[in-house]
Amino acid sequence: MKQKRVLSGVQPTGALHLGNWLGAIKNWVDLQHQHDTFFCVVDLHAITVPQDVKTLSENTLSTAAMYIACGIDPKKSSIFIQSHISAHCELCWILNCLTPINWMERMIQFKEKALKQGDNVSIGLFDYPVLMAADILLYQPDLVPVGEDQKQHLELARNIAQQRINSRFGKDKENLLKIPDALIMKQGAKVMSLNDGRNKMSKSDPNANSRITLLDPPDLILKKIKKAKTDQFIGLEFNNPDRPEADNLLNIYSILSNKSKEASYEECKEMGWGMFKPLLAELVIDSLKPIQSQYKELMDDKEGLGNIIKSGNEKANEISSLTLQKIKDAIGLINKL
Ligand code: AQP
Repeated sequence: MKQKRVLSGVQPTGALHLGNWLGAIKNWVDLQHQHDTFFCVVDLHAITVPQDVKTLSENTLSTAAMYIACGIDPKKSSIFIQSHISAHCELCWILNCLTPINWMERMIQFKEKALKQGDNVSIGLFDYPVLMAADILLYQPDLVPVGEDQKQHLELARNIAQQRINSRFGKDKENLLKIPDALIMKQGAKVMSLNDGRNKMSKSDPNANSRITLLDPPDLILKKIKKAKTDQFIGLEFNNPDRPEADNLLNIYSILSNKSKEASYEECKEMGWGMFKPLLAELVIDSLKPIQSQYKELMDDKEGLGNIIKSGNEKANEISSLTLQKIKDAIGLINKL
């Protein structure tokens, strides 16, 4: 039976953290065994907000290496760089011309991200969801793993594909573009900031102590966890709205120790913070050790890493160029003469 195709990506906007791993990449690793998987580093999305030139290029390579270090197997999955595949920008422009502005004005994430940029809001930031629609639709995937915050963008991609492409340009009810379904990720994998259990852990949070990056050395992990916000209660617990930090740290403990929520709660319900924090730090350090050593090996062999990306790019190019050509033909753009 043909495997269902899955596509997803991370922006190279900084060092990947526990949230990116546990909320996204760890699930991709499981998906690759039974799906036709494509994972891209979405550098064109990263530049919708200002980036330092040198850091962006370092982060792009480092993100691709981190996918592999976390368990994405290049023999099973295609790993590629978004900006290496020109079809993304080309389809984005075509979709821009077909997407009503008022659909875009409803996008919540734009409003949130724009607020952080002050006067410096680019058209690219506003257009981010259309580029994301192009990223997805080019590969005709069946499923797109999405967190809560990306659901609205996937819905937009589905609407553009159905209402603006298939129903307008598909002859004889032909579906030019596949309408992908959301693949809702495992419950509970949202990792919150170490400083505030009500905000998600984020690469771009100005406070580096709010996140544990996958490359943090053991002493730094211990320091960050010791500094993490706590409360005055004894014992860890889930789902107490007054204790978001306890919920978050116990959640991380439960995922990394592979113990059920019930078992984790039973183990930690009477522990004080002073006892729990070193336990959690040790678990995080041990969990990241194999990832960090694999990452180092990959970064020490840039040629090998480059070859993996090259092969992912080739596969991505093959599929995306077919879709782009189909859409160009359908809307009346003629071939080169
Ligand atoms: N804290 C999180 N918990 C669970 N999942 C998370 N993801 C991000 N943060 C968490 C998931 O990681 C994937 C890639 O995210 P992204 O880099 O494309 O964008 P993002 O969600 O905006 O991630 P960041 O780290 O917060 O980056 P910045 O600071 O640059 O905006 C997505 O699947 C996301 O759900």
